[in-house]
Amino acid sequence: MKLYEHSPFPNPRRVRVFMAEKGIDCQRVEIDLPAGEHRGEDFKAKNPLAGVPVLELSDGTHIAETQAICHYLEAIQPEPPLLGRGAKEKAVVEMWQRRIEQNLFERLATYFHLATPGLGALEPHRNQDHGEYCKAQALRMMELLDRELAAREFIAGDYSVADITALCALDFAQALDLEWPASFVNLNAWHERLSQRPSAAA
Ligand SMILES: N[C@@H](CCC(=O)N[C@@H](CS)C(=O)NCC(=O)O)C(=O)O
Repeated sequence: MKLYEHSPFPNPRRVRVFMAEKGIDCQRVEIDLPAGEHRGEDFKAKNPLAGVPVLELSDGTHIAETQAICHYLEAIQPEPPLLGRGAKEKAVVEMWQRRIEQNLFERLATYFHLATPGLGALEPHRNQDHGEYCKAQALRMMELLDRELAAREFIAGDYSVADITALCALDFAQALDLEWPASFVNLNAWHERLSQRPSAAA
């Protein structure tokens, strides 16, 4: 297996953390996003949507979309389970995973592209207002997570992919100098706990 990634960026990190939790290693290939390498024909043959990460299997199959890659990895290495066990747990994990991806992670990504220098000369659009709206929506989702985490140690029950997505989102926010209130004490305690796991270094 080969992982095409741009290591400073958050979606590839989600896969690396997931792999680290499962003890999976594979060859990594760095794609130069700021130089636009992912928009060239070579890379688009692997992922026509021109995004990383992409996992290449030994038979040449390319799997893009971070959560699809995580599903593949969970199937080939079920332990420890990061997508839940049994129908109810799996649904609860997927519910939180989707909520966090859509309402936190993707909001931050839109803020990054529209209201910060983003990918520099590669960015076709700028829209400060919409970027700031997305930032506000991301902060609302952090507030919701802070309330939820008052009652439990991890976001969806046991430690799961939902925690990984949220960790990568919060660290991405910090890299963008986007601060959330210190009053989010449950979220901050959770962030501290997650940051101490060895996989957070991936
Ligand atoms: N939905 C995709 C998103 C992939 C994505 O947008 N990745 C970013 C890096 S974190 C990227 O490749 N951006 C390239 C660009 O915006 O041109 C996933 O879940 O993997």
